[in-house]
Amino acid sequence: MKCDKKDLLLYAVTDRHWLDGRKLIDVVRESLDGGVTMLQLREKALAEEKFLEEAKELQALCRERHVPFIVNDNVDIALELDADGVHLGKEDMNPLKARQILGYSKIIGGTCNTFEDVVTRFRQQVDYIGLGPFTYTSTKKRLSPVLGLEGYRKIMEACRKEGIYLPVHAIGGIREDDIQPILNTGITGIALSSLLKN
Ligand code: TZP
Ligand code: MG
Repeated sequence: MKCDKKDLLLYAVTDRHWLDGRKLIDVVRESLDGGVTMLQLREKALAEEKFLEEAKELQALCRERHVPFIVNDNVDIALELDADGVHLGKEDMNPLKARQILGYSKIIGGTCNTFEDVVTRFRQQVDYIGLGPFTYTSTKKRLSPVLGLEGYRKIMEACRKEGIYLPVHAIGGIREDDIQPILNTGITGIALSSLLKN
């Protein structure tokens, strides 16, 4: 299942820190009920066995809802699960290598912070780009410089000039009131993590 622009509209990125005693599957189900269009399982500190167990449960739910299920960081786990795709940060596997492993039917996303990053990821044939952070967030450690609306506007304009029309979602510290202004910059969709706890 490949993603298209509408899959990126409301991208949920999980984080167990905000579960507050609730089960991840229940929070994800509520998010899907609320209109989430793509899900990324992001677990930075879970042993592989536990990760696989949790991933299978979420994957089954996403399949039921026809929502793409993306694994953060780990291409081998994405392959093992037959996930719909993988999201790769700057320190993760090169997307070209991930493509060799996962093939062309899978979704490969890449994190970017600058227009130069976007060009690099475009050349590495990613299917979508996560551009951020919009503003400060405590969800991600070692945060890149914040972009704000002006940053998004400039990068999206540069993309159009260069003929890069990849779907791009905004991420990082996005609150409800930010969504429309961000979409007005030409960004395709919004990724939310901590806001999903509400
Ligand atoms: N990449 C850049 S910011 C971020 C990621 C995964 C976390 C976004 O989380 P939140 O809680 O929506 O600010
Ligand atoms: Mg990563």
